[in-house]
Amino acid sequence: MPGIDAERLLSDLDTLRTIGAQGRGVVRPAFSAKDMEARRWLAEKFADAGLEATIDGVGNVYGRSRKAGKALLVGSHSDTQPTGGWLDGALGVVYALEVVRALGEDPATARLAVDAISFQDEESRFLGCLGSRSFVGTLSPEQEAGAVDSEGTTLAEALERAGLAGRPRLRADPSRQAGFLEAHIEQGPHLEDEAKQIGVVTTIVGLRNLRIVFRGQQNHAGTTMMARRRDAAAALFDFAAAVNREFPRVAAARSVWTMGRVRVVPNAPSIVPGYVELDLQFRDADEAVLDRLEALAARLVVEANARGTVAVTLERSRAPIAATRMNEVLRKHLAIAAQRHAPERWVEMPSGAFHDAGVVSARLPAAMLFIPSVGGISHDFAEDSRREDIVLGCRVLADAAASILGSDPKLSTGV
Ligand code: HGY
Ligand code: MN
Ligand code: MN
Repeated sequence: MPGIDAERLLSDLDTLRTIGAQGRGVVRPAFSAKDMEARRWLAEKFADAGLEATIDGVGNVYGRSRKAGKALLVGSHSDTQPTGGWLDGALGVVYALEVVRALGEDPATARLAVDAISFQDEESRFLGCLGSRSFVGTLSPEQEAGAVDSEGTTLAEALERAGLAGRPRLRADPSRQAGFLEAHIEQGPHLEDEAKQIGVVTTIVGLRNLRIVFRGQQNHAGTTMMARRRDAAAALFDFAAAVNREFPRVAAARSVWTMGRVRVVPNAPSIVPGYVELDLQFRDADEAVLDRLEALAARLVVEANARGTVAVTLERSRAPIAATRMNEVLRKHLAIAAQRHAPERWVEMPSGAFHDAGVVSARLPAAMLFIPSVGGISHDFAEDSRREDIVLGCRVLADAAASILGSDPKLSTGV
């Protein structure tokens, strides 16, 4: 069984954390200077570990094993949310580096081929899972051409500024890559609540992003009588209240919805707003539930328009991410390794966050492993995990990688 080097693992995670560090958190939005600095650092570490390291045309960092035979791809993403935690994505990327080194240093597994990867823009600066979509060939030219960030920067401009424009782009190679393993922090409370140290993921939720736009009439807040107003913000608040009242009627037990971005124009206390944008995001492990929620949102827009004073429109603001089941064979290897290293302290569970593994599973068998998040907090500077859980998770991943590659060179992974 390959032995990871806990010191080295934690030291590399602590080093990566310093790139873009802000207080306890990290700010490394996709294609930013700090993101690219971290990617160059990773490419060097992949090369030091004996991999052929490249950064591709959308910023994916790939370390290709020089070993012969079927390879297992291991990794995650190293870009972060605007107020990112230090482990979201970074954990799985540094685990991949440590798994490559641990298997390479153990004579019993030194022949096994492990590729490492850090995908780009999992966090949706431009497009959720941009890098893994490009990797599996589902990033359409229309999606790419229409990709703009919240400041109005286009993806093309970001690629140009990062020096990536025109570079060749990585593609999954199912004839060589037998599967993909992604380790990630849970980003929720379930493992901690149930005193478990390892989660083996069954399904990754699907996600839809809608943008609802309210167009009224900007006017004076003192002289415009209430009966004469066409107040876009008032229409927004009515709509949001309707969502929170009606969504529970069609939602499933673990459905979630978030209205996390609102743009009020001109956003001034003495002006009746004339224009408002609302981003409504919802998630569930069942596409049929997502369809029901999307149909309900459309009905609420029709009802909002029927009230007549403000024009309300609805559109999909981002490409949807489909719900995906993880590969049973790879999951089994993770479960056996979890039972070996954390007997009775592991559990099978769905993922409420979306992940690159969900996208990659369209081309390669994919599976995920979780470690607990302290207080269930993520996408916040306070995000953290216990050092012992970080080390344990890497031990389980290395063990599962060795058993996957060692068990069946053809890797009939049942897909
Ligand atoms: O939002 C998510 O689920 C992921 O962490 N980007
Ligand atoms: Mn993530
Ligand atoms: Mn995230």
